[in-house]
Amino acid sequence: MRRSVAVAVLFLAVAMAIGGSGSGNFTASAQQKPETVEVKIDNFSFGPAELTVAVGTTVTWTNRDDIPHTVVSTDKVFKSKVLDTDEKFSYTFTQAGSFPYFCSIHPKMTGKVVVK
Ligand SMILES: [Cu+2]
Repeated sequence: MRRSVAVAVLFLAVAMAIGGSGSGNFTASAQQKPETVEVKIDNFSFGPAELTVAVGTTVTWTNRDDIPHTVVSTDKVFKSKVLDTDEKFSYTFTQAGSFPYFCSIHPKMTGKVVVK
């Protein structure tokens, strides 16, 4: 009796594990392209430095550095305030094009978002 309960519990656990990972994979593959893309600012660089996204995508920059940075579009399309550690800036790209940007505090820090 004890043994059959243990077997039943084990079976249930295995079924849940398989079901859980299976549905996770299904959700991931069934999803549309993400509408939000993250760029991390760390160690004086944007990562990824160059990014290609679809029109309508929101890009969120997060400052993971322990130094303040900004995200400023070279063509003045968008401009963040000074981002302290763990602060974020988001911009939604509604037009196709190439959008280079830089950090106004450290102009050697550059990145680009290509919108298609
Ligand atoms: Cu900077």
